[in-house]
Parts: sequence; structure tokens; C-alpha cells
Amino acid sequence: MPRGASAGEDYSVGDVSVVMGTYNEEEAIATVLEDVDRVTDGQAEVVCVDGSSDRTPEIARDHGARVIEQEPQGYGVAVREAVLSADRPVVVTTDCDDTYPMERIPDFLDRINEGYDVVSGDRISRGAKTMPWLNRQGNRTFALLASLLMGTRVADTTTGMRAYRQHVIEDITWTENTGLSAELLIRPLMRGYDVCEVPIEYDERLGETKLDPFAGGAAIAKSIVTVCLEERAR
Ligand SMILES: Nc1nc2c(ncn2[C@@H]2O[C@H](COP(=O)(O)OP(=O)(O)OP(=O)(O)O)[C@@H](O)[C@H]2O)c(=O)[nH]1
Ligand SMILES: [Mg+2]
Repeated sequence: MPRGASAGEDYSVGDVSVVMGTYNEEEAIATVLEDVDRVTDGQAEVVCVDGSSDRTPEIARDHGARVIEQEPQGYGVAVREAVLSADRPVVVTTDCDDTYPMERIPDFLDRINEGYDVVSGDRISRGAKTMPWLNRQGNRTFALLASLLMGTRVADTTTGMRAYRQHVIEDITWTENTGLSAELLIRPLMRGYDVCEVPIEYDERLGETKLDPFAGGAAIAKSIVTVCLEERAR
């Protein structure tokens, strides 16, 4: 049981906002949004912060999502806007590439209802066999680096699928771009929020990646070091 667990909280799928950055994801977006709709009975709010030049935003609107247009400026700029735009008390993030298991949203919600502030989908513990080898090694290394700097072992710092209590998003100032996913885990953990990881499956991506593994990897490593040192100095 998490330390801060408050009795009587019972959020349902209608209390969830599912948010994502979308950048030329027309191959995947219909599948992702249909999965969200099916799993939440059409009751979740869906927010897409979109920088696409393809049909992604039209498809999103046709599926009932709220689309916020934004010039493409990178993953974290989009996802920060997305999490801050959510209107519901539980905020679930995902990528819009059909890699993350939307059918696990109810499990994430259960952990929030148990009292956790952040529930993080851990792709690594189940092997992430569909992840390209270089990405898998990189993600393992990022998790090890963050664990050493935080003094707490985490398995996956760079996952895109998490659930957050909305007040956690609002309590903290977010500064990172490519490294935002790591920041969204590290700052709450180091401030004593109740955080848990749940192992998830991870699928092959539909459509083209938006991440350059070398420049992106260097940016993530820099974010992890910066954020951990800032949190230690607080
Ligand atoms: N609006 C917006 N969305 C973005 C931008 N960059 C990435 N995204 C979205 O953010 C999510 C994560 O990007 P991905 O390309 O999946 O990055 P990744 O998961 O590290 O790489 P893969 O392993 O290839 O999936 C996707 O839904 C992208 O469409 C951007 O500059 N603007
Ligand atoms: Mg992805």
C-alpha cells in the first residue's frame, strides 16, 4: 500500500484523460484512438497535441479527440502541452504509434485507486523483444543511470505510457524536451510521491519513428543527469 493512500477514492474510466503528442501518425492514430474508445467505453477524454502535415489531426477529430495544434518542436514540448491541457483527475500518456497496450488502462487506474500518484508502464522487465536492439540497450542504460543517481532502482525511465494524478502534473515545473519522459518519472520519485512501475507488453511501431537514436539518446542522458542533480540540490 502506498504511503499517502487516501481512502475512498474510486476513479473510473470517465475520470481519465488520455493524452499524446502526434506528429504524422496517420498510419497508427485510428487504431490507437479506437483502442482507447473500446477500453474506456468512449468515456475518456482524448487530447492530441498535433504538429502533423498529414491527415493525423482530421482522423483524430473524427474519432472525437480534442486536437491542439502546435508547430513541431519535439516530443517533450508536445507532451508537456498535452498533460497540462488534460481536464480530468487522472492523466494517461501514450505514444500515438500503436506500441503501448491501451487495454492496460484499467490496470493503471486500479493502481491509482490504490493510492499511487504515478503508475509507470515498464517495457523492459518483460523483455521488450519488439524494440530495436539499440533502443533496448539505450533504455536499459538510461534506467541504470537514473537509478544510480536517484538511489532507487527503476526498470524503465523512458516509457511513454503512464498514469498520473493530475495534481502531480500541476505541482511540478517541467523543463525537458526529448528527456521529458524521464523527467516525468524522476522528479515525482525524488520528491517522495508514491510511484510504481507495472510491467507491460510493447509492440512494434506503425509508421516512421520521430526519434533520432543518437541525438535523442544524448539528449535523454543529459536530461537524466540535469534533473537528478537539480532534484538532489532542492
Ligand atoms: N506534436 C508533436 N508530436 C511529436 C513530436 N515528436 C514526436 N511526437 C510524438 O510523440 C510520440 C513519441 O514519438 P516516437 O517517434 O514514437 O518516439 P519513440 O517512442 O522514442 O520512438 P519509437 O521507438 O520509434 O516509437 C509519437 O506519438 C509522436 O508522434 C513533435 O515534435 N510534435
Ligand atoms: Mg513511440
